Amino acid sequence: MNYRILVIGACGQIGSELTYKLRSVNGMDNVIAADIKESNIELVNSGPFEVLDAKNFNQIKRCVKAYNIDTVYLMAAMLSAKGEQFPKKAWDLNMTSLFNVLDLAKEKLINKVFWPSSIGAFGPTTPKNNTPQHAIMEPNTVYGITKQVGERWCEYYNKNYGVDVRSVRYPGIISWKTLPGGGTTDYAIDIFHKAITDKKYECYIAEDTELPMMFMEDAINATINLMNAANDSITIRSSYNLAAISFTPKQIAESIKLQIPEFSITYNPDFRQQIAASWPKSIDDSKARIDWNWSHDFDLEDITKEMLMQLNNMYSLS
Ligand code: AKB
Repeated sequence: MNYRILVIGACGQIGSELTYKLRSVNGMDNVIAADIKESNIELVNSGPFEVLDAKNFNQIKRCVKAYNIDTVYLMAAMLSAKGEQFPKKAWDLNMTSLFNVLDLAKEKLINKVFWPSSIGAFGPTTPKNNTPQHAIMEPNTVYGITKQVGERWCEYYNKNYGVDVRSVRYPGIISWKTLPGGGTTDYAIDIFHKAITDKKYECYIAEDTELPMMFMEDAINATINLMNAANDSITIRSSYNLAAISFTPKQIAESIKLQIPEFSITYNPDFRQQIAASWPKSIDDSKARIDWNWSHDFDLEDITKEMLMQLNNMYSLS
């Protein structure tokens, strides 16, 4: 019998690229994509796809049994900015989906779980520079609360029920294939689109607000490497700090200007500024680097070049 993977939330920004990568490594038919809607047609047409509500335990269970799933990547979530507009819905989606998957692992219907946490699990009282793995965590967004609580539950299910659950605290993830939705760090993607289409961008984050960020390719490698690591090398069962680079809106704008000299940026901070200001500026991810040899490849210059090249191609073809 084949080793089979289910990606829940497969139409989303990270879910879609994770699905493509897992399919290229494990074979098309061994990676089942699932989402609440068929919202990414390219992804839907690229292999097995199931319409599935991450909040519905029985739907996930049926899918796990039908495809004989071994490993679940739970990528469905409401992000930080949208979560502030729909606090109860964010709590419900983010927590119910996690319990559904952890309980399937507890019942031994699946063997392994990946669940993403985030820098959003930290809050205004967390040390901002080189934030340690173990730090004060008092998140003040609903999203952050779900991530902090989720981390505690992951560790609890591992310690008490032997569930093999693995997690990283993603920084802002920058990519060009699928747009993100409802995050605070989305500005670092919007800015590239607007640099190409309008040559200018109005940023909803203040110019000197520094945040940890990462290119999608690095994020996917981190996720798969963590899941492939030997069980006894995983010493953190809540969620690993994970980092690549940190920059401010002003610094990313400078980097774009090196490629597009006429590009200009203005600032008009909104409610997302307060969220960004409550998060770390940089992250100490030495645990991940030691335990499962994590290292990143893309710095700001690489990301800028790749984003502008890919988006230029995309817009010139459309
Ligand atoms: C968000 O901005 O909400 C996410 C995150 C950092 O978790 N991108």
